[in-house]
Amino acid sequence: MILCAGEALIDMLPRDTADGPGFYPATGGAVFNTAIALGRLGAPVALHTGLSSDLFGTRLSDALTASNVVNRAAVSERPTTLAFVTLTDGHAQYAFYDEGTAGRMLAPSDAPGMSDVTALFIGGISLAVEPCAKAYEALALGHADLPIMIDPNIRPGFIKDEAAFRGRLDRLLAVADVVKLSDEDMDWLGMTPGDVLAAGAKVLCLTEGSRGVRALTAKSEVHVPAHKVDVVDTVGAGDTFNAGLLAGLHRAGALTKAAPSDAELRAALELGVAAAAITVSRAGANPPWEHEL
Ligand code: KDG
Repeated sequence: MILCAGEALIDMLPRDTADGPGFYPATGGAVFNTAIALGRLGAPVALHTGLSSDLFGTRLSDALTASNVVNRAAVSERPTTLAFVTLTDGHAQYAFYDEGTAGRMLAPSDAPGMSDVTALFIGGISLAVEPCAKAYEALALGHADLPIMIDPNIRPGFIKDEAAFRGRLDRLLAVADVVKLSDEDMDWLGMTPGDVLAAGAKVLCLTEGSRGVRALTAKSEVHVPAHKVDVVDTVGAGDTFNAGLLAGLHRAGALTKAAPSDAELRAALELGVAAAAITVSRAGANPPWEHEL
């Protein structure tokens, strides 16, 4: 079982109405999207998060069930986090409303059952705000014997305490086996690929938008170009890529603490890139099912 641990929220996606610009709610959150995509790709997956018992929380919970994701959320009566999305040429930007929400207030004492967990995926905005960041960090550091993938999905405008966030990322990079970073993440971190590998990662995936993805290990570099598709929006693209990569490594028996072979890595990257191409070709975070690939 791959345990995904991080944000589940509602994306408020832009949609013009007869009365002018409007928004409509869709399920989202980086780690939630990765869990949904893993379930749809047929991988055994569970999600740990803070879920609300409100209408949106129920919708998120129902979506997990519909995509074969085991729900390991801590449920509370606090509200659901909202992310208002604006699009520029399909490129998404987010404004988050998360003060006191079920996701934000997740605590280390809410830790999920781990006995059947064989790999851990963490990331997203939840690593940048407390107390939930402490809960996710404790989970990763407490299970550093498992294969761990991290995608910090850095949203600079959302970080409240930069020093605390950088410190947390340093500690997480030291236990991560697979790390995914975008061009923007690398710029913000001010790290070279060599720095990330030296910190402990066996695989560093650098997503480069329409150019595709480069994966670096200590010994090699594998490049997989992106598919050419008409982009509706980029919501959930990186999250779906992460799921394809994890599903591909899992299928090959290569989701371990050791570096995969180049062939295993390439096949997993190709799955991630193909799945992400489908996600960007439709509105919101709506990852593909296996049969759609
Ligand atoms: O569905 C996609 C967004 O909700 C997501 O990308 C927001 O940055 C985000 C995160 O880390 O959850």
